[in-house]
Amino acid sequence: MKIKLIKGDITKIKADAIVNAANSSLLGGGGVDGAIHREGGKQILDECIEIRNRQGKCKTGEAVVTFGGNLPAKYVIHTVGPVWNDNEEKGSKLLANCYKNSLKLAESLNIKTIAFPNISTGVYRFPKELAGKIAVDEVKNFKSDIIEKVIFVCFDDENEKIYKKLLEE
Ligand code: AR6
Repeated sequence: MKIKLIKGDITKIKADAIVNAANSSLLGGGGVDGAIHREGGKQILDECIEIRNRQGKCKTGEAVVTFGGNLPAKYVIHTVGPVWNDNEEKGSKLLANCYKNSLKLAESLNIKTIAFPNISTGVYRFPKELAGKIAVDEVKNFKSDIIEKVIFVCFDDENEKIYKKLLEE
């Protein structure tokens, strides 16, 4: 798998799938979640409501998929990151699960390109360095014959700097 770093808005990325840093309600929110629902339109929310009716809330670390609606991406994989609460071990495992489960779901859909935001590093206050390290480790350790390219989309300068450094190593 090739790994790429982009600074910008994930809603503009033309990948087979973009990942959303959602919350367990799946009903939208602020940050990247708000942007994805705003740009993608009502189809995404309607599908999220269907998923909720079928399986209930989405647990932390798990992932579900909808179509991308009006987005350039075909699919949106919604995953729920952990809220940082100083329990580094538990939080790290849950954040790693977000990346792992999103990649597994992507493989099951035969997805070749997938873009990730910096899950949990906004409202959920996960330390950015640690979150970046977990993200890069999980992607590097995920061996796939299906996924060809993973794009890390950093929205803020701090994350961009962190990812640049991590990917140079
Ligand atoms: N494109 C790419 N990255 C973005 C964008 C964008 N358009 N907008 C923000 N980011 P956050 P969380 C970055 O808060 O911490 C929501 O309300 C942002 O700079 O979106 O996982 C949900 O509904 C940060 O680095 O998600 C949940 O309730 C990263 O995306 C809660 O926030 C994640 O920030 C989830 O919190």
